[in-house]
Amino acid sequence: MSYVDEIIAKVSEKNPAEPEFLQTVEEVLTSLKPAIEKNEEVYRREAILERLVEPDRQIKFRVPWVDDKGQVQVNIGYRVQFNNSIGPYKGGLRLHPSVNTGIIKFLGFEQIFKNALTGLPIGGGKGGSDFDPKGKSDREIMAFCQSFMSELYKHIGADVDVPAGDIGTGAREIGYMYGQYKKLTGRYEGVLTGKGLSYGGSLARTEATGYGLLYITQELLKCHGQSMEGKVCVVSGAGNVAIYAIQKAHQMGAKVVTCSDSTGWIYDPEGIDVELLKEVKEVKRARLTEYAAARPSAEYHEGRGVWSVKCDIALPCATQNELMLDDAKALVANGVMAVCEGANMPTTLDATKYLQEKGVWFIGGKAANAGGVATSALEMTQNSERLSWTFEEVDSKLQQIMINIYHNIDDTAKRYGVEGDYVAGANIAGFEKVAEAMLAQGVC
Ligand code: NDP
Ligand code: 2IT
Repeated sequence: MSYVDEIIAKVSEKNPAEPEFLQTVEEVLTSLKPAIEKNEEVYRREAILERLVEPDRQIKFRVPWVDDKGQVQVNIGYRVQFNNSIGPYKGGLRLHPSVNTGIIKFLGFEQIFKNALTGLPIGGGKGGSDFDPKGKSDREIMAFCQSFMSELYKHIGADVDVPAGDIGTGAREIGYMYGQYKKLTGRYEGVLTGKGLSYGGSLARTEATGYGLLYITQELLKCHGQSMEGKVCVVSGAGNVAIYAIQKAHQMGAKVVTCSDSTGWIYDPEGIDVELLKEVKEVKRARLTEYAAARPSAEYHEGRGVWSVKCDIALPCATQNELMLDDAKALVANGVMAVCEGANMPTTLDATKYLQEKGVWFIGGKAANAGGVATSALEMTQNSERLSWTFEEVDSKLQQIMINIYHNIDDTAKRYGVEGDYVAGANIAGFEKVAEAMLAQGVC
């Protein structure tokens, strides 16, 4: 059995209850085969894959808080510090009822490779809680965030581990967590990113993941003699990533005709009205039915359906495993040319394979959504310098980082004889950097 297959089998034996983690391990390790084979003896002796698939540590804790009725509620908090070979642990905090150890491990594992691709000194970590922010009052959100940080603060720090936003965690939650960290430690430091602009946040961090997704998509098209101008795009999600992906796609001359949330989706043939979407989602925190009610050109449908719409480019920006084999078939039948992932692992393995086999250009989340964490790293730099850069300065660095990532993954795929396989290119490029640092630092 090859070294890679042996490790996949071990991971699956040891973590049977963590399907999402197994999914990413299988995807990454399988695509690393050409890189591992080149140096298998050393990697085996140094147990590089065994060390890569086992987090440095996993922290799991009780988060008690009091709701508006005076009832004590208890949630579970997580932080998985996966790998800090190339920099402090870095990665978001997900607040969603589906959160469990396997979900956080899958996200933390992906983060190792993604962060390496940014070219910036950040290691991989992820955290969160099964807390559901939906329908909670501001006071309840604050109570939860303060309790969550009352444990988490012991494990993080500006040079140790720097959490940020993810599903359910935006500027409001980061603000409450930052306040509690400061109160408990007395330290004013860049321990979280995605902060508000008045207390150390970076301009363009809010937009960064969505904008970055479009910058890399644009570079992909450019290198194939195409442009975004006039392209019809479908986007899933209606949160932070989706909103700014739609905004940038429109700025580039494309038309985005869909978005979605966990209950339904919008088809708007005139193009999604981003200002209206922001009002509905960022200000009112309401359902997409409110968007449809305010927009005569929009249709609202219950359930899923974004991938059934005819388009040139598909940008999944909601959550894991939201684009399945049948969706991939529908996209191909409708003539899709590119799928670039704004979310983490939104496309199932069989759907990814199908799209690639059909010649669809496919850029996975580790490369395509790296603009968010890259800009978080730029926020860390500004915090260390005690300076704030302009929007244009941050945005132009982000753009360059995304262009570099595209060429890095494209060149790496070519170097290993799998030209056009950007998934393999991204995984191998990320792995090479992390593995080199791990080998240099000895057994630890
Ligand atoms: P938000 O919480 O801002 O938005 C998430 C969106 O996805 C919402 O519209 C939500 O709908 C929808 N959604 C979430 N879970 C589900 C589900 N189980 N089924 C259907 N729809 C769902 O999160 P973000 O936009 O920040 O994150 C979206 C994705 O992008 C995630 O995969 C995240 O890990 C990834 N990502 C985020 C980055 C960031 O900087 N924020 C950076 C890189 C990746 P509803 O409101 O109804 O739940
Ligand atoms: O998945 C991700 O890359 C994020 N949620 C952003 C992480 C970060 O530290 O900005």
